[in-house]
Amino acid sequence: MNRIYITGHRNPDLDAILSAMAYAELRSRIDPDNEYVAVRCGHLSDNIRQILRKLGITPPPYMQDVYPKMRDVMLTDPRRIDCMEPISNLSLSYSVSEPSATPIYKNGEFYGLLTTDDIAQWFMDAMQIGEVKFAPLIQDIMRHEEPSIQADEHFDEGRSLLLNSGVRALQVMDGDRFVGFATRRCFLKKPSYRVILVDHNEAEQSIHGIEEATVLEIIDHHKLNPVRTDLPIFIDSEPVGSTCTIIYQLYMKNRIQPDARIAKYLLAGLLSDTLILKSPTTTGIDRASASALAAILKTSASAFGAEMFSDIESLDSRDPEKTVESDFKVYRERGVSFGIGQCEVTNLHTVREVEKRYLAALSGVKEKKGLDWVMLMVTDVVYGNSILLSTDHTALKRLSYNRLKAGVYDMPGVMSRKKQLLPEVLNTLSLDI
Ligand SMILES: [Mn+2]
Repeated sequence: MNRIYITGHRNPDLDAILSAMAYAELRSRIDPDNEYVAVRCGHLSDNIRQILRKLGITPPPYMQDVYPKMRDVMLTDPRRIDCMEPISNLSLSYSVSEPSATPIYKNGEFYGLLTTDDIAQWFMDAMQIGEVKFAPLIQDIMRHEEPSIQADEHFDEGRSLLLNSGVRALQVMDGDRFVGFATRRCFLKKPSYRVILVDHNEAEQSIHGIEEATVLEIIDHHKLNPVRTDLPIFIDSEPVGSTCTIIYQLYMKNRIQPDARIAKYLLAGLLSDTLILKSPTTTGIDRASASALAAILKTSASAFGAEMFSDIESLDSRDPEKTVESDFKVYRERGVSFGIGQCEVTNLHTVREVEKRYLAALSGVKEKKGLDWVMLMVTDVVYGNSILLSTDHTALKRLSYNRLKAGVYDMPGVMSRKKQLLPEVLNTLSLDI
């Protein structure tokens, strides 16, 4: 496998999606011997889908997991041996290194696997009755004992199926279609997908199966609690406002000027994570990168950002539960498991009208995910304020924000979940002891 996947976190936001796409382009140019493929490991929220459509950007394909699959180890055979041929035909091309199974066809359709066990059994039977000289038709000695498995099934599934079945081989199918076969030799070495993580570094936020993959690089701007690796890897972790900012710096370090298409990816990711450079996570590097990228696009960062966010749907037209979950992060700290969702709006006036529905949705998400505490931070990207909606929790009373009513808090000037809300929440939890 020459392919290397680049993925952002689950519940992907624009920074996760676009930094993966821009970095795949950069890596492909630096290292043309490998194929770099941007993927997403979660579904896009309606808002993100809409912004991408508006920007004319096709999101990367969805990839469910990086567990090795049957299709990664299965064998194929270009020959089309018919079951009506005598077994002696097969002996013409037979060699010791041959797999222990051969796919057999009947009138062009897959018929079954002929295994070395079938041949040995026939030979032993024939010896007993003294008819070894006679070469039977392939179909007459096939016993059709090989179980089948889907190509997308995990390697581990296939291995245990084969070991427990006591036969030589598995038929590998894609739906009803025969696509390959797997013998015991296919399971001697477990393959491992190669992955680069962007905009996250924790296994829990990553694509499923990451614990079995080979992580090659991490490029991120979050606190570090990284996946375990067997080998030293390249990590570029910087306390800046977006991963797209870091990717832009990597373009600069490699002396590659992004073209307009890449500049659009990077600027959109950068401005969405920094809430048009107003979030307190914004650094000088973000501002400088944003103006350089805007210059490539012959616009200004503020004009690009305002246009990008201009069609954001108001809360009353969104599905509350989906909104909570679309950009949702789970934390386990100080014995408390809690989740914080964040969504962007262009004004906070409508929040008070819909707060009941959203509070109910928070309770639903809390139940569903088995968490102790669930919050939604609704952020006004135009004026830079937020309102917090929260399920009930004992630590709430220690929150320093102005309580508007049960479960609703005013957070003027607060825009960052990571830098502002999370430390405050952790603080209330440490006081809890
Ligand atoms: Mn980010």
